[in-house]
Amino acid sequence: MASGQLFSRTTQALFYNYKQLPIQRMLDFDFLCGRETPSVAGIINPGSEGFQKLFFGQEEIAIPVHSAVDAACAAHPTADVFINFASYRSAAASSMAALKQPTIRVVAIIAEGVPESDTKQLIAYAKANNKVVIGPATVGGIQAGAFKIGDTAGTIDNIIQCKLYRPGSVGFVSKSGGMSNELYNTIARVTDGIYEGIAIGGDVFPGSTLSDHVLRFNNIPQIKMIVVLGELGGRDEYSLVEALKQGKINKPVVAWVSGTCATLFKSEVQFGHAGAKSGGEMESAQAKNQALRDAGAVVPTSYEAFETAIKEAFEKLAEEGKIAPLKEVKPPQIPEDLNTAIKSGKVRAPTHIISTISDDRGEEPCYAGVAMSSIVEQGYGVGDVISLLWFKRSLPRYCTKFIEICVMLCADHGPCVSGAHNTIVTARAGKDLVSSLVSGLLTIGPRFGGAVDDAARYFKDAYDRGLTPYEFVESMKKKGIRVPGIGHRIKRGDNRDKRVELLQLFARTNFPSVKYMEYAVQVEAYTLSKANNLVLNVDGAIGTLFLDLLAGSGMFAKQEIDEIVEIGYLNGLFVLARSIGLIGHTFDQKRLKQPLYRHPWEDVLYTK
Ligand code: Q5B
Repeated sequence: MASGQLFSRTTQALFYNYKQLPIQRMLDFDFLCGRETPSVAGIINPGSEGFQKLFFGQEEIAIPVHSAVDAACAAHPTADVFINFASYRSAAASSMAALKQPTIRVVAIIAEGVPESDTKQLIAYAKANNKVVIGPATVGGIQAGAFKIGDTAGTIDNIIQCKLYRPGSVGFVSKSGGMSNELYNTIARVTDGIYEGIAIGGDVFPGSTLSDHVLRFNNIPQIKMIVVLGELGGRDEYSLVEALKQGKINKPVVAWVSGTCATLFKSEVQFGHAGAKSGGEMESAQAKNQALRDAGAVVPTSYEAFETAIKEAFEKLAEEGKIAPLKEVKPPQIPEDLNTAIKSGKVRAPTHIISTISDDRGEEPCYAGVAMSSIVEQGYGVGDVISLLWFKRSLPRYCTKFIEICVMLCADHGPCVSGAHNTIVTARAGKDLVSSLVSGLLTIGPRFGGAVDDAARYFKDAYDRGLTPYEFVESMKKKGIRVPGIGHRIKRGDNRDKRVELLQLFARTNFPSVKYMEYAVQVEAYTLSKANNLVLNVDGAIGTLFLDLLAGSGMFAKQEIDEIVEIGYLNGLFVLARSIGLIGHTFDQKRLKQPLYRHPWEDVLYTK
């Protein structure tokens, strides 16, 4: 790098605080300039580590995220620029941490409102250690065609319009970041463009001054002329006046100090920046413009004449043969983000998921088109919610009440059943709630609790085909299939399952028809004649009664009923219900601080 040069086409930065947009803008600028490596080597996001995915042209890249400044510097020793997007509260501490790293050469501080005493310490440390601070309260800076800090120069469209994707011959320094965008445009119109542009920031004590950068520009051979935009307040411009007077600057300087209108106000005026206030006469824009003019800078009579002054200075250099004509290059097209393109209607993209039961995009979530507030205001119960999310319709109250009764009756059946046992063992092994719950749920299947769907399938088929209970049971026996919904480990003909009786009572009282249930009762009468444990169990009762609900409610077409039975919705009722009990068993074991479970030897038959 030439002496005075801050950046190059290989400069890499560490970016403090994850801000997706400015980082992506830096990477888009890199692509526009044809850089081979991304200008952001790493991100420092206090408290988190990993990677952030961003685009480098069309390619997605993963940029490492570090939780601390020193770790990031150690991981990226060639990244010598630190771009600090910390808030004003933490900008000073993080900037000092960066300045103290031997690998960091330039620190740009974006935050406004950094305490002046902190900034002074940063400036002193940077000076003593030969480092450069840009800011605070700055947008940053840019070396055209090489490197850009954060949001400098705004959108990609603006950067293309200002031809910042390739170097020109003008060095530009400004206090204001907003006005630097304006000047990038002006300079692109009347010269061959910017070589480097820096906004030093509007604070009273900037980390580096207008003259620091002008003197630096003077040493960069590619810079042929310098444009300066100062503002009223402070005395920074006078160090530039001194440098001009002492002959330290041998390139043409075109300057303007804005804020000449301040004299129109009767009292002291404070403009946007902390440093931009009309103080004494010396700090006025008029005085500073005059001093720069007297020292040899080209200073127009108004801001409106600034553009012409820049143009004339450039044309003079061109006439003198000091600026060679530039060969224009066409920048590559930055691929548009999919979301932006979709929003503008330019492209259409296929979706990857289709969903018909709920929607959370509006003001409030909806279940099957019913807004959350209606669900609460109209006193919906769990049965209604199940009916919306599973069956995509509002079922009559007796149906949703039946669903709720199923959930309540199947919520638990003591600690000895397969599911509860597994959950208890898992909880006692020290596992968390979800692990304990799923270990219990995983036992639900054809023998335990998960026979509801098969019961509905086989009973429906047998009834619809007009099989007698005898024909049905014996045909199943021939096939070697146990009738789903029949049989229980502890319930008997003389010790019926109360849950089954309650469900049957409710259905007989409320359902328009209970034909499938009555058929199941006949089947049970036959199986009980074979063995006392072959009762209609809770799975069989729910399976057959749900067939009655589907057929009798008038809310489902035949094809829909077949689909519900075929897909197998009904085990869901047992799974949902038993989750309540399994969660309870997990809490119970934890509450009782039960130790690791070990099955007793005496309870195992060891044999060969
Ligand atoms: N036999 C449930 O059997 C059980 C027969 C059968 C024809 C049948 C058994 C079965 C179908 C699946 C089913 C849901 C494994 C049950 C539930 C939730 C629970 C649980 C709880 C809760 C019980 C003795 C003789 C043998 C068998 C014959 C048995 N079942 N014949 N159809 N269905 N049912 N599951 O007592 O001639 O001697 O060889 O698979 O509906 O899980 O509370 O515990 O809320 O948590 O072990 O209620 O019925 O009978 O296997 O000794 O068989 O009966 O072929 O005949 P058991 P086994 P044989 S509700």
